[in-house]
Amino acid sequence: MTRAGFVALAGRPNAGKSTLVNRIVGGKVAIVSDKPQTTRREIRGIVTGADWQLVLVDLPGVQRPRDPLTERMQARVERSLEEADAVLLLLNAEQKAGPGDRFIARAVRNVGLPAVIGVNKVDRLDRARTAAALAETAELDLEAEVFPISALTGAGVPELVEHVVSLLPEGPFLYPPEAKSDLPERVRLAELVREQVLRRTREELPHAVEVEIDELEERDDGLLVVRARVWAETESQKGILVGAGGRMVKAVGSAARREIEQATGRRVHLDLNVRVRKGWRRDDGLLDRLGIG
Ligand SMILES: Nc1nc2c(ncn2[C@@H]2O[C@H](COP(=O)(O)OP(=O)(O)OP(=O)(O)O)[C@@H](O)[C@H]2O)c(=O)[nH]1
Ligand SMILES: [Mg+2]
Repeated sequence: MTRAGFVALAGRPNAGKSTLVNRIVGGKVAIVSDKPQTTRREIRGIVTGADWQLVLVDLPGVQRPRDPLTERMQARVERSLEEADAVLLLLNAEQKAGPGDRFIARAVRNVGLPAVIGVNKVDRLDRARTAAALAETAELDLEAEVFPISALTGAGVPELVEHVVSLLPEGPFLYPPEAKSDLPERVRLAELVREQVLRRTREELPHAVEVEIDELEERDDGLLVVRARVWAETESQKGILVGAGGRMVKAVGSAARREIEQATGRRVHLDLNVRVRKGWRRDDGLLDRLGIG
C-alpha cells in the first residue's frame, strides 16, 4: 500500500517556506527572496519515495490583506489549508512567535488536520537560542511534533520529511513519480524573471511588480524565445526597473536568461518589456489571467 497526500506549508512571510520546498523536492520549484510576500500563488512541490508521494503546497505568507492581490493570497491560504491532508507550520527561529504565528496556529487548529511544526533558520542560532525557540512553540498550543531545521543547509530536514510522510493517508500516487511541480511552464518562467527583479529592488517596488510571459516560441534550431512583460504600477517605478541607460532591465534580463536556461536545459533568448499598468493589484481580470487566487 502506498501513501500520498497534500501537506500545506503555512507560516509568516519570509519564514523560509519556499526554500524548504526547494530543498525537499531537490530542485527550484518556487522562487525565493529576502523580501516578504515573495510567493503569490499556491505552488505544489512533489517528492516521491519508494512507497509514498508527498505533495508540498507552498503558500503565500499569512498576512493582513491590504488590497485585492493580498486578499486573494490570503483566501488561497485558507482554501489550501482546508483541502490539505496535513499542515506544516514553519516558524522563523530568529524571531519570537508573534500574533501572526498565533493566528496561523489557530487556523490550523480550526481545520483539525494533523500538524507539524518546523523551527527554521537554526543555522543562525547557537544551541541555547535554538532550545529557547523550540520551547517557545508550546505557546502556540498545537498538538504537533517540533523539528529544528535549516532549509538553507538541509540540517534536520530528512527527519522532518520522514515524520511528515508518516502523516500521509494511504492511497495511490497523485502525480507521475518523476514530477517535481505542477506549475504551468509560462508561470514558472515568469517567476524566474520576477525573482531577479526582487533581488534588485527594495521597499514598495517588489510588491508592485508582476511578470507575464507574452510569447514562448521553440525555434527549430533549439533556441527558446521568451518575451515577457514586466508590470509596474507607476512611471517612476518603471524608471527604476529600466534603470539609467537600461542597466537595470539588462541586468535582470541576463540573470533571468541564465536561470531559464538552467531550468529548461535550452539556449534562451529573453526579451523584457517594462510597462506601466496602474492598479494591477486591484485588477481582477489580470489577477485571474496570472493565476493568482
Ligand atoms: N539563514 C537561513 N536563511 C534562510 C533559511 N531558509 C530561508 N532562508 C532565507 O529567508 C528568506 C526568505 O525565504 P523564502 O523561502 O522566500 O521565505 P517564504 O516563507 O517562502 O516567504 P514568502 O513567500 O514571502 O511567504 C530568503 O532570503 C532565504 O534565503 C534558513 O534555513 N537559514
Ligand atoms: Mg515563499
